[in-house]
Amino acid sequence: LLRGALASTRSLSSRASNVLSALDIPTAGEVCGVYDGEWKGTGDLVSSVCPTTGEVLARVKTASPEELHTALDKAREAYTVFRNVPAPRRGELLRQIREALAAKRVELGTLISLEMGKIKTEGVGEVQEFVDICDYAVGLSRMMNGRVVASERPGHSILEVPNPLGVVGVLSAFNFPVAVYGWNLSLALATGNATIWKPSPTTPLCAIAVTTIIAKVLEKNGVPGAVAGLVTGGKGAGAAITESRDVDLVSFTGSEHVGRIVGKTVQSRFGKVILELGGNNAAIVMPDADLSMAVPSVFFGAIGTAGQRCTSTRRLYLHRDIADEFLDRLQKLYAGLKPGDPLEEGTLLGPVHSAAAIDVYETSVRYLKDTDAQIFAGGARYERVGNFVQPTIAMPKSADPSDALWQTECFAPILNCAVFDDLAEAIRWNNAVPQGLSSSLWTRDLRNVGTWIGPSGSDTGIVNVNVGTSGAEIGAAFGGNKSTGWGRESGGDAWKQYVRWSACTINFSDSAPLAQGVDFSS
Ligand code: UN1
Repeated sequence: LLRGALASTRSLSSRASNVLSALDIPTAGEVCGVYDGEWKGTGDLVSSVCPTTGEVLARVKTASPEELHTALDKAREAYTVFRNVPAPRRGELLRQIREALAAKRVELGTLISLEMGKIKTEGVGEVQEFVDICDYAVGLSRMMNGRVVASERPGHSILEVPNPLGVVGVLSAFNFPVAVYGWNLSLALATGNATIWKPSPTTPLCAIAVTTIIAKVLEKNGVPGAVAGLVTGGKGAGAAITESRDVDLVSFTGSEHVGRIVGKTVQSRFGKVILELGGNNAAIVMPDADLSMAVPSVFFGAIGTAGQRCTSTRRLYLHRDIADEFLDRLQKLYAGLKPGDPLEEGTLLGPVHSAAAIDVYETSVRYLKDTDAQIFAGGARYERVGNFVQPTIAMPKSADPSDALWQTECFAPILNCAVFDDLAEAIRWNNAVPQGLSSSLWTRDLRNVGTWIGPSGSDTGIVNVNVGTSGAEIGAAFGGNKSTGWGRESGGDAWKQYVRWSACTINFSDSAPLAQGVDFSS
């Protein structure tokens, strides 16, 4: 045993071992990937692999079927305790969680870079999103108001009361291994629920680090740990959550394919579901746009997180009058891009997350080449260690939005462009895809803005003006329409999905009249 432990200590790079130690994750032996008030894990072992170097960062013990069962039971039990904690007290707990996360902001951001592959400022930015949504939820904990409705009967009051819902299952994706859980956890705890988290099987360490931080805060406050439970694992763990009647709401972020299965499974037992599925986001650039803003923003939208945000810019519609100039300026930015270690300062392009992501990239590039698209940048892998691909700009032969190429989300840094002649045509193209997450219009003409945000405008959940498709703030409800799944998380009215609403009619008179004047006297 000791020999094994020593061997794994020795094989871990010092930067990996430093960050794991700083986050209280064991650097030797196997790491427990289940938390239900206690750390455990006797299921299959999964490896966490650094996409930059291929280094195995840890082997994680996932949940066995019995452990899944117990974790779900414990979550239910925890909910029955937690729902009676007054909401402002729950807010105080979130304040402490916020402080604990902020104290490890850099370490956690670094771990995100190591395990997921995004560059450090984006990793730290992701932790910041969690901190921000905690702040939001602290405020919310004193503002989750119901309503008093006027009754048509004398001596009656009608109250609409938000009560805690139950257990919230959070199934998150590899690309935002911390923030998306944060959005759900914060709202779920503020509203008095227990959560059970199943992260992506390829980012278990981020989940273990976050849960470790939160568990300590819960413990210090005498709150059951299963209020923020964790089960790592693959399909089996996901299915245990989606199929369990003990999970009242399932919040799923991931592919449309899996989202369809999750949606149907949860719906078939009449559970609640929040789906955050694919995006196929377009930026439209009008001739009056300020290109000094639009070009770098499109660059970030297409390349940030190596094109693996749900909100990444995948389609670029350029007005004929500025198309050449725009492409010229964008190509220059692409030409200056060097792939690098995401933890090194100055790196803008890290690796894609996995071999599967490289496949997705290569399949799309092949299709573009086979269909005679013009390639303005990229179009191949980089010859170096790690999952590095060249960000690609392509002008497909056809702008026909019904082509598979325009219809499909490709989760890689590939930007497809087309040239349009009037805004109506660009909006038609923007709306002609199954997905409906984010979109962005670049213009200084107020008339275009009015059209874009109105009934004949963009049909996505996030509709931006002179702001790129990605990088949404937590204050607004985050989510998309159509095949993106209609889910809303984070700010806005999203919290209202994490409660059960009771319409309570209270009679404080001395008679019991029926509504609508119905006479039932015998
Ligand atoms: C995601 O890609 O799953 O708007 C979430 C953004 C981030 C969140 C993206 N605030 O890019």
